[in-house]
Amino acid sequence: MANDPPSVRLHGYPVSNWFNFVRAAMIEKGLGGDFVPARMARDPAFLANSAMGKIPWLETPHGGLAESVPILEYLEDIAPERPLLPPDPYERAKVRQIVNVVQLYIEAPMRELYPAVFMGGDREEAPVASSLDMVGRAFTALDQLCGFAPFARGNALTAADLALFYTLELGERVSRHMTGRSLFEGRPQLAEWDKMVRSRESTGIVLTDFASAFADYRAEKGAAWDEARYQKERFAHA
Ligand SMILES: N[C@@H](CCC(=O)N[C@@H](CS)C(=O)NCC(=O)O)C(=O)O
Repeated sequence: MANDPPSVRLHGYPVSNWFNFVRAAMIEKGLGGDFVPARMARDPAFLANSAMGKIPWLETPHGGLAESVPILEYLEDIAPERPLLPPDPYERAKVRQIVNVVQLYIEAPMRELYPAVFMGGDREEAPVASSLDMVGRAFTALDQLCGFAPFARGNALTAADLALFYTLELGERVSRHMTGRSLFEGRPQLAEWDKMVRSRESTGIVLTDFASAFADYRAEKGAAWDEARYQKERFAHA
């Protein structure tokens, strides 16, 4: 019988898409959905576990580990039974490539727009054109890299699905707020994929906690974002 994986605990906050990515991965891998609530911080005790002061970070028997991609890889190593990376080396690398595209070319530019949408920031100062230009290039890359048949890459859920799903959760709100357009417009396969990932048990757990934490967050920040309208417009016909 395989040894039990070492005991780990995830620290973070359910508004963060990277926290939600890792939490969903842990649930999918049978490592549980419990977490230790934590916000980003810069004090020495926090930095000792998360060197850049970011969430999520993972508490392991050896010490803290931060950055969602290495966390995911560590979870793969300690709990390989329910993998989120394919066994074939090339396919594993392609999944990692998709995660990179999501991180660098969708999430990072979208994040530049978060202040104006979710944090009470000034809309005029948001770099809308440059951010959305990069996101457009990334969507063209995804057309090449992802089959969405039915999963992002192949016929099993991988880290690519989770990274993309939780990034688009916030990205779709940003796109609608800034441009009035949906990222899913003209992309029926992506919309079907989104519905499929949304129906998973892990997604239900993660998004339930997201909804309440996000409401508190918006109130705290004086966000411009109208969540009730979004829910009605996006899911009224679902
Ligand atoms: N590259 C990091 C990004 C994590 C990240 O951006 N976390 C945000 C919350 S979603 C954060 O902690 N921000 C604090 C800061 O930037 O100081 C990862 O993959 O985990």
